[in-house]
Amino acid sequence: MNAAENTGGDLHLKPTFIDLVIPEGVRESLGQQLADLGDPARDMDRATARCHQIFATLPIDLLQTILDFGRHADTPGVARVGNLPVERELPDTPDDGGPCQTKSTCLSEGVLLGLSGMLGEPVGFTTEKNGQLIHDVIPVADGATSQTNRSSTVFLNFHNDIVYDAAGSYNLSNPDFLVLNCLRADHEGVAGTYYADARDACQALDATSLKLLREPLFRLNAPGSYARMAGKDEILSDPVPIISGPDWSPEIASSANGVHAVSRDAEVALQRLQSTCREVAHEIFLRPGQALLINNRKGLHARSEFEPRYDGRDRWLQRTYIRRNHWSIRDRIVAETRRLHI
Ligand SMILES: O=C(O)CCC(=O)C(=O)O
Ligand SMILES: [Fe+2]
Repeated sequence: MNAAENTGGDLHLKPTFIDLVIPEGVRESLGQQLADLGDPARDMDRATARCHQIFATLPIDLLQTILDFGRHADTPGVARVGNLPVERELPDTPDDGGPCQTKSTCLSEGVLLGLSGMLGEPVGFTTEKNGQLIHDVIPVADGATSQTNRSSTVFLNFHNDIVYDAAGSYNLSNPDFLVLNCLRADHEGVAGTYYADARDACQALDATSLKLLREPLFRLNAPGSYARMAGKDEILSDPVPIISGPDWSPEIASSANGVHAVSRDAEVALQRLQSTCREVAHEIFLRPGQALLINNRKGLHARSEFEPRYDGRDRWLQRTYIRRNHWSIRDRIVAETRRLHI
């Protein structure tokens, strides 16, 4: 490919959101096949293989759209998949952030792993949800106002999910994708998930801010879960750019938990980025039977505030972190678990 072809032409004008709906008969068939999955945690490799086999029976157009979402640089950064099979009976939403000890069926886990397997390999980090591969995203009272996925009564700022790295950059070991599967919406149905595609944000930003955001003027704070475990409020990265890579296919990285700009101008650019993300973002109100596929490099995501009640009926998502490939971070694998736990 020569340099001219590599500009990607009008890629930024392509739609950055995909809305997919599973046909009714396919939903029934997926549900039947997933019914006897059993607890994936017993043998994760076998469970992901089985879920892969089941989701490979999706109609070819749907299957290719999801595979293309995972493998191409020029495809949208966010996709909603609707009309997925759901559990007939769901236990109370745990009030401690999970995992749920009384969930007797594993349909939602199967859906999550089936969708995840089309994008790459699930990855667990010991400092995030104890290294589990299936995360519960649930409002927790002591985290209500934190900038973490346990929060509820604050706007969770535009961010991507990053991972502390001794090398000084927090977007090296982090997931390429997140999948969020909705088991239960919040009581009022007002919790919105937002996705701002970096291509849209770069188009909308003023030239000065964009230039500054591409310079190494920003120190990202490590995720709240990591900082908590280390007993600190802040563990800052080296100064890094927020936006990197070619104009037609930028990568964006920003921490929810605070970013330190190294100059006043850089701070202004950072604030402009947050407001621009709000302007260009797609807004999705996830409902049971819907999942969101999120590219964690092509854009930033956020969540609106909502009122939790801690009554067993609170919002409940299950989440995976996914990498296309674990090879470049194999030095951080914990050998006994075989799968990646950093
Ligand atoms: O609750 C949501 O919609 C998104 C939360 C979030 O940022 C995450 O799970 O990484
Ligand atoms: Fe997040």
